[in-house]
Amino acid sequence: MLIKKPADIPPSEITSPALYARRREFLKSAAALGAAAIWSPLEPLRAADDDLKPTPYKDITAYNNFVELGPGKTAPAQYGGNLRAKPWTVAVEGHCEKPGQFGLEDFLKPHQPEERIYRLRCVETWSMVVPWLGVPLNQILPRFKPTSDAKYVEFTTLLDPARMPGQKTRLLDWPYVEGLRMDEAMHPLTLLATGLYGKELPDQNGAPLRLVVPWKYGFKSIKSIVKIRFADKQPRTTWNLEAPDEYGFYANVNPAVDHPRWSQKRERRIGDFFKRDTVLFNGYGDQVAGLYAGMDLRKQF
Ligand SMILES: Nc1nc2c(c(=O)[nH]1)N[C@H]1C(S)=C(S)[C@@H](COP(=O)(O)O)O[C@H]1N2
Ligand SMILES: [Mo]
Repeated sequence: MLIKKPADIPPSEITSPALYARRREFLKSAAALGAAAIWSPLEPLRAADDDLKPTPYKDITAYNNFVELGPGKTAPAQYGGNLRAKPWTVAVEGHCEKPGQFGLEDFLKPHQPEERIYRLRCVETWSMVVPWLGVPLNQILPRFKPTSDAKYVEFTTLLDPARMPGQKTRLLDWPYVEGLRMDEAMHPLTLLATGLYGKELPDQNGAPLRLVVPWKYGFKSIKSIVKIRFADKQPRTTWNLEAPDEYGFYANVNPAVDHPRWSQKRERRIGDFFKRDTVLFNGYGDQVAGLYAGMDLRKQF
């Protein structure tokens, strides 16, 4: 596996497994110095490390939202479909000079998935830390030569009730669709994920290809993508169509904007006992706040 470090991403966001293990070793020996270490100058280091400590694989793959595979958090893992059935094709359409249909391998070529450890904050107030394998979307999109009319990117999930039993229900309007503004899609943090913990994506996490936008609520990270369309207008998005006053197009993690049915100020990291404060832009503000300069994030939520 190739580990790349784009210059514009702080090293804390990209941790190779080896480096991660070494850091934990260091912290263990620091802890062995005794309880006093808890209040020593090492404390900020310990806290930062904990903030990106990956959630166990079994939790990331057993507690999911993927309505196509069933309602609730455990159904997707239990009633996974047959998503990885090959071949998988990705269609690229809309305002671009080189549209087409691509087999998954060709679509990703020549890029090698790299590991990125990202916090994931879901709108239901739970969070995880996931070691994704993926290719930054901004390495892939330019190949299709989007035109100046391409202001947004729309993503569509597979529509196939035989492989996605939830699509036999009317829980949502199928297929699931999502969208990003072009500058959000081209931001170096935005990832097309193909795996986690160094392995292929399990069906319930969105096999074989899903979006990861770490500063936005989980529902923006659309799973099992079969189509990418360059659009001149803001695309419709599934949860916004479903409940426009609860789920906006932007969906930036924002502790100051309550969901109409619950506060968004706190979150429970899966595996933790205590809740923690939710951070604006899920902690990625240094890198993404500039995308929203001049916007009222309470109105454009
Ligand atoms: N196609 C599709 N993508 C989806 C969803 C879905 O129901 N269908 N759920 C979303 C929501 S609400 C969340 S929180 C994340 C959860 O991703 P995870 O199961 O990998 O943690 O997937 C998102 N992507
Ligand atoms: Mo979610």
